[in-house]
Amino acid sequence: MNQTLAIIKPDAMEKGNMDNIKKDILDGGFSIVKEKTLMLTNEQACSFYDIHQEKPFFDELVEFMTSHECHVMVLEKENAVIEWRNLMGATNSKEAEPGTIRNKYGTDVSMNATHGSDSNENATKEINFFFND
Ligand code: 3AN
Repeated sequence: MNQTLAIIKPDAMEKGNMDNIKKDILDGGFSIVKEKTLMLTNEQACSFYDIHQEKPFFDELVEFMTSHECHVMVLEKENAVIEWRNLMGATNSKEAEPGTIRNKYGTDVSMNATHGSDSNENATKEINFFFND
């Protein structure tokens, strides 16, 4: 079994889609082994996305991620990282395949409903970032 970190982002939370997304996750064969709802601080958002610090969209990304509550989860399944990225669909909701979470609940490349770790190594780091018990 592998684990990955998933975040239901402010856009999806604000639209009331948390339970719909959690249902898609469970229907996709994942277990949600840890979860919490929280409001990210500016410092947490900057630190979480620090690899994107030099990108032109960094300020917009931090502002968006701190605009409303997020729901953070540890998902477990065989090949969890890739399986969760497949279920989310492409980063840009406008390009995400029909039936994927980002297609159904996101709007564009910025407001794209969910986050997922991009490797096992980053999954471990991101899980420790939010659940360091
Ligand atoms: P993913 O979350 O699919 O791994 P990354 O790592 O390329 O995508 O981007 C991290 C986050 O930064 C994305 N989830 C997205 O919300 C945001 N992002 C990426 N590219 C842009 C962009 N051109 N404009 C605004 N936000 C972006």
